[in-house]
Amino acid sequence: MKNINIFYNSKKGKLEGEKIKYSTTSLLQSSYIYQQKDNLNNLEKIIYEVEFHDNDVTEGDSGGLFFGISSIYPGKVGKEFHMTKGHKHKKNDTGEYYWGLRGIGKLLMVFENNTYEIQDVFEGSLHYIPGKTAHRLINVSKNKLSVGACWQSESKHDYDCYFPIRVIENGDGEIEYVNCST
Ligand code: PAN
Ligand code: ZN
Repeated sequence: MKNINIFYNSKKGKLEGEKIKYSTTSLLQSSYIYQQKDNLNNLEKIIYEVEFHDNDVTEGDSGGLFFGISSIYPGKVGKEFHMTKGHKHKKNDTGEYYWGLRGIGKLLMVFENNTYEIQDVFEGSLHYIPGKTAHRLINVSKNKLSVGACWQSESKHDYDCYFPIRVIENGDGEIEYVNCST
């Protein structure tokens, strides 16, 4: 393998160098996850993006790792803070690390037995997501939230999962967790 010329520019908050790929998720692509689905404006707006290191490993192959930086832009849809769609890993015994790079957020993990945990994400925070655990990242601040992530190449993603908790801003401008059944 060639030397890797890639680094995280912490001032700019982005990956720089060679072999970087991007994916973006717009409001249109993720509106189904929010409780408020109607009267949405600006459906083209980007809610979050992932910068990947393109390491030539094929998704689904065993033995490799993927690295990405996920960034969620600040904002809300209705009362709910911007968030990732959230998923489990299809190869369900594969775990993942997340670590906070900038901004303030929450990591919602829903375990196999349907219990859940919400961890604070901040610059320097470290999060181990065990296998068989649905995970979703939420930006609860007024700035961009970025986390690094490393997962196995055989993991693949299953988006058919249930998150029993919503993270909203209540009428007093406070962060609140709301149980929900959808
Ligand atoms: C992350 C996520 C990324 C985007 O790289 O894929 O944050 O979130 P969704 O995949 O839920 O849209 C990861 O957890 N990889 O396994
Ligand atoms: Zn994952």
